[in-house]
Amino acid sequence: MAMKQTRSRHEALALGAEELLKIYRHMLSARRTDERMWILNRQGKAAFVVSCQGQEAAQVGAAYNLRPGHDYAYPYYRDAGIVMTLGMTARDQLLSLMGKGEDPNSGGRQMPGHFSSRELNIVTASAPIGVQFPQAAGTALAFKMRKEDGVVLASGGEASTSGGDWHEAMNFAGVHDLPVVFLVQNNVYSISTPEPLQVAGSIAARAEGYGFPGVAVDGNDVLAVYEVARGAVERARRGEGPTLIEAKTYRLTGHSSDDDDRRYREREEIEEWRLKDPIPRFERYLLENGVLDEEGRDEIDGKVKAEVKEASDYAENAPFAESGFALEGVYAVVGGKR
Ligand SMILES: Cc1ncc(C[n+]2csc(CCOP(=O)(O)OP(=O)(O)O)c2C)c(N)n1
Ligand SMILES: [Mg+2]
Repeated sequence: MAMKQTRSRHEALALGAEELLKIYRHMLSARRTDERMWILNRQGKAAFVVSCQGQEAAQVGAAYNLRPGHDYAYPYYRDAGIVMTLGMTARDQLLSLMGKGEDPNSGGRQMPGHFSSRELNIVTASAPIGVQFPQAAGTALAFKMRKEDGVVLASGGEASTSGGDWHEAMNFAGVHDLPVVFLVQNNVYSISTPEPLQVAGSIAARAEGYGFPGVAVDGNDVLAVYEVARGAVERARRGEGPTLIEAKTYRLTGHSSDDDDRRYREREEIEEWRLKDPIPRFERYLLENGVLDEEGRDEIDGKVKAEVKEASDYAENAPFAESGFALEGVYAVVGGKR
């Protein structure tokens, strides 16, 4: 009798070594870029950092299922992992951080974290949290009306589910079976407000009330997120409607570089979550499954670090936009005069 083969998790998902290493690299690039941002902030070279650290598995695992430039993404401010998976670079992030003219998001006018790219179909977020969800439902409706097979990924934190916009988008998407995936990254805090004071019941379970599936997933396990997001994206692409994914994760840094989180959470709590940090966790998986050896790991890490250093030097030396640019697109030009 033939022995039962035990397949590894990635084999069961039909993911080859090359794809696993791409996923790993996206996660690592997002992390190393973010770490660089904090250094620039502490050196007084960058005014404000809002961090993806701890949430890379949720972001990369979901975004890896999209077709960049074909599908649409509505990320929120922490989603460096999503936009870098879709094709934005460390250089793009650091140009934006330092408000330089070449910043692809807004030419240095927007706060960092307001990602956008026409080429990659990444739509910029507005400052009020949660407003991206109805916009994403609208784009999904457009795909449906045009009979195109595009899918929309809309992402936000758990506090954005407390606003009306989120519920309106969920209902509208449910009514019209729209090709949209709602990704909620539940990272336990909304600035200083802990989850029990923000979320009643279960976020994932709310989808049932809107008539489509809701799944809670370990957001620090990139393969688990990839798997549920793949199912959700395929379902949307087949025209079967939306899915809600609640990725349970943790914000490893303060809310932003302006936040002192010692005032509302214990250091021990962060240390406990550090043990579940999605990047070392995936790295261990790759080492244990023979996808990566230590030499390979160091090589990738070295390449990513060099890329981030080059990006940082480039962004630091890049010029600011001309001052007049600040007014462009803000006031209508009447009779050739502002
Ligand atoms: C409508 C609205 N209310 C309040 C704020 C201020 N604000 C900015 S981020 C944030 C916390 C959001 O928490 P969450 O959605 O959990 O995302 P996280 O920052 O934890 O990733 C708040 C309250 C805002 N931007 N918009
Ligand atoms: Mg949160």
